Amino acid sequence: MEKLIITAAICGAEVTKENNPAVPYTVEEIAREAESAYKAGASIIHLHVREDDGTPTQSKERFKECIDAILERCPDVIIQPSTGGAVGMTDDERLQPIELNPEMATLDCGTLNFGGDEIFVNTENTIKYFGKRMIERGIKPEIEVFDKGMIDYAIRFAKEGYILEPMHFDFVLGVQMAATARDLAFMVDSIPPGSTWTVAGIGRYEFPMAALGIVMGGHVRVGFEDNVYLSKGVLAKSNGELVEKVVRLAKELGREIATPDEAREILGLKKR
Ligand code: KMH
Ligand code: ZN
Repeated sequence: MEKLIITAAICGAEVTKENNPAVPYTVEEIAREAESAYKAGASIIHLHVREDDGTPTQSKERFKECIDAILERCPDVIIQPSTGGAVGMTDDERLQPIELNPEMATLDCGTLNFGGDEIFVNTENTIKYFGKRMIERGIKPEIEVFDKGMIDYAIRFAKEGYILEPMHFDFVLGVQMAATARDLAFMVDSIPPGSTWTVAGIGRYEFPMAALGIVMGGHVRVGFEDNVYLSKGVLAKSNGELVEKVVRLAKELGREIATPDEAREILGLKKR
């Protein structure tokens, strides 16, 4: 089986220090958390950034500061900025980090309920606009899909020239769609041949989904954005602890961990 790519979603836009005091806000904290994940075995950092008080921002300048600080500590890591940002941001606000020409960025392929009254809006025009902008800049999208219909959107938009193939999907399970083995198998079975995939289980589903991703030949995302617990009732001290747990599972299950350059090879990325 191919080596395992571990993505660390170290910060997110919604999780706070009230949920776990180790959630990073400042540039220094973000760099510290990225380094802990990288040293533990993560080859991709899925990146959101915050103001010092924790407010989510998509500011290009703040992304640049954080990316520079991360690359100083983890020189070969793949940085994958979020273009999802936080609920309520405009398209152009969300797209700012792609102006830094990262190797990858997220492309959310549909609108969904995001808890309470929140709706994470990704209209067809938004998806096409983001897809085109990423093609122009040679950025590989990580296609975030929260249910099966979003895979169908991605396939349609690829046919229409808004997304290049082979596609790389991130199945985010436990937000809108349930996170069960049956659901994951359905998602894996629904993507075009030649695609790659990773799975992100939200909350208590993080490690069960990681274990399935490892044995099914996919890749795995963990991190504070998705889950702040190492085990039931035990807060993780760092993102690195969450990545270490995936590395332990992978070792037991016979999967080797990909370095950043091996991840680039698997995903067909152009190193910047
Ligand atoms: N914070 C969510 C509204 C992404 O990074 O592309 C969007 C999100 C998805 O986290
Ligand atoms: Zn995100």
